[in-house]
Amino acid sequence: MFRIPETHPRYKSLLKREKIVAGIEAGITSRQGLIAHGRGEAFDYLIGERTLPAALRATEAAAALLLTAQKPVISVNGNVAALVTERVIELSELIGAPLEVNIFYWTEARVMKIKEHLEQHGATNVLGDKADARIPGIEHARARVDKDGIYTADVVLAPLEDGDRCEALIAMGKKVVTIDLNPVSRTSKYATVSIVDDIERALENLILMIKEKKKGEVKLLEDYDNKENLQAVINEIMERLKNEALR
Ligand code: PTJ
Repeated sequence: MFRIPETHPRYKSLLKREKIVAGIEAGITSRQGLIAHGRGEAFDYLIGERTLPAALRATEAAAALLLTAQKPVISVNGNVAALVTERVIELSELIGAPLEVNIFYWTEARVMKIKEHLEQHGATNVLGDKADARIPGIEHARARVDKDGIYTADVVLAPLEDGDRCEALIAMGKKVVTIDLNPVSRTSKYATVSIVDDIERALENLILMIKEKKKGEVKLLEDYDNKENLQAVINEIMERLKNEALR
């Protein structure tokens, strides 16, 4: 990896770029993943590279939903595997959910590389190599899922997802939690709970909240409305941008 000095004002952001580049070099991340990451970065600039209050509320709704799920599954793509390997494994263990490799720019080699990468870092339950079921209504490779995994899950955590699979999972009766820096993406709009935050920050908060919630009785956030929450995110972004240049 290119060495970024910790004193650099954009250290965290530059380090994430390096992780994506290293992911590509290791055969884990797609080249298109760079473009997706750049789009995420642009939204993160507008957000202020911090967790918005409305995103924290969505994270709390997600924590409750994942903890009360009968059969949660965490979908992992090439960007997720490169950016948050340890965190996604920790979350999987905390909620007893398998990780399922599911990629858009599908090649068998990349599926196997991501699976191996997760296992080398300690993951013990990684699915996605069977791909013995299909999500109805999707023609691209993301339709390929494991029967024992996403296909029969009741709640799917699908970070950096594409809109049509999110819509198709919802049409199958599943609840979908997504993490996406774009509050107006189709994924954000379709999901049951959309966390508009960077994946590193979102998983860090999610893990903390889940650890805290596990100490007591877990209740769903009954008054949580995803569309209202997304609007709150957009309002918080607009509020932040007022007078930004004068600061
Ligand atoms: O590994 P593959 O083949 O499954 O490909 C993965 C990507 C991400 C390339 C693929 O799913 C894709 O093309 O995704 P999209 O449609 O570009 O959507 C990715 C979304 O994730 C966009 O809305 C970005 O704003 C958002 N995003 C990018 N980086 C981050 C992010 N959201 C949270 N944290 C990030 N670090």
